[in-house]
Amino acid sequence: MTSSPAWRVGRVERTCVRLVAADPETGAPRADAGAGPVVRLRPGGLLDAVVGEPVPPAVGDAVVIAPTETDPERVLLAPRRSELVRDTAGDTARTQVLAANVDVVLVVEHLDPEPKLGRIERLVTLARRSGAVPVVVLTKADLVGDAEQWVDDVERVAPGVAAHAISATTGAGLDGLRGMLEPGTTLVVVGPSGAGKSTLVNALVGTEAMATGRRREGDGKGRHTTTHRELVPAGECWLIDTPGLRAVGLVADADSVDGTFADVADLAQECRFRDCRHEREPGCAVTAAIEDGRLAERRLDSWRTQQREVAHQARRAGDRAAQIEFRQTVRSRERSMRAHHRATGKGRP
Ligand SMILES: Nc1nc2c(ncn2[C@@H]2O[C@H](COP(=O)(O)OP(=O)(O)O)[C@@H](O)[C@H]2O)c(=O)[nH]1
Ligand SMILES: [Mg+2]
Ligand SMILES: [Zn+2]
Repeated sequence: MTSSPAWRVGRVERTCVRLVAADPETGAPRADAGAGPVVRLRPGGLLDAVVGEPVPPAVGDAVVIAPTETDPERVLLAPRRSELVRDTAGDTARTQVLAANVDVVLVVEHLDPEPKLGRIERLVTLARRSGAVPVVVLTKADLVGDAEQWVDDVERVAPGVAAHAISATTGAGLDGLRGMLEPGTTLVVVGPSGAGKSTLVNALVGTEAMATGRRREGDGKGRHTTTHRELVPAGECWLIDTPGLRAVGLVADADSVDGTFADVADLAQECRFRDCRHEREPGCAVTAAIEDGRLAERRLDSWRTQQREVAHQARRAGDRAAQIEFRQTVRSRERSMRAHHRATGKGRP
């Protein structure tokens, strides 16, 4: 007899989630993985959690089926090992969990047109924060002659992160990535539309797991055909493809940013003043490094941008917490007023 499967959220709809079956031992997809049960969500799209308040489920979440006498279909969300979170741009400090329980985040960027290092830096920061291992994949190496130089550039802007140049067309570089595909591993691919994310995923697993831009005949461009996030079995692994993320709001902390910018952070330690702004201060190690070419000026610019953004996000999150607290105070005051009116027999004013 086989043991009962471990269930994960394969897809999140407005009112329900679709579960997929994993092997409880290895975490690998079961042969019948695609045919899991559908679970209704609570109003507001929430699912009860094993620990804490009900939360909106995310693709990749692990769930526990825990029936009770009154609720035979009770399903609980297990605590997350990792979560890839983005700031949903806008006027609230709401965040969105793009994927849960991910092991590896593949940050995918095309070599042709020319890669954008700033975008890679942003996604690497996002990935670092998630708790998963970031890996940068430069695609379409078959179209350029200087792929290895770009790998060096990326390794410079993402210290400590492995970077690979690959071609899904020729298969070059794919073996280096396949090494990461241990049974049960969950990978998520992020990057701009047309970068070759779906093509990469298909090439890695050797199946047509994902719809790619190639299916759109005629327009030549890689329009993203991936319209939703889904956890899909890919051999012994799980993959989450994402539609091209246009604007990725950073949800990060100072530490993840400093991780991405370890070179700048190290230099800043050498500045004469602890609160050096690296502008025109004497004894500034950062501007000195820019002057003698050890540090690219755009690197300092990116660092500043990310730090500003993280500070802004934190401030908005603080504002939101303050708003919630205010509403709760108002509500409890209203409640005690009503209780008072009931007790004194007076109606509401
Ligand atoms: N020459 C070349 N084209 C590629 C490669 N990978 C993807 N493409 C093409 O780039 C386009 C976009 O690919 P797709 O996987 O849909 O990108 P996605 O939007 O990131 O999922 C498609 O036309 C692919 O055929 C590659 O390694 N080499
Ligand atoms: Mg795609
Ligand atoms: Zn300085």
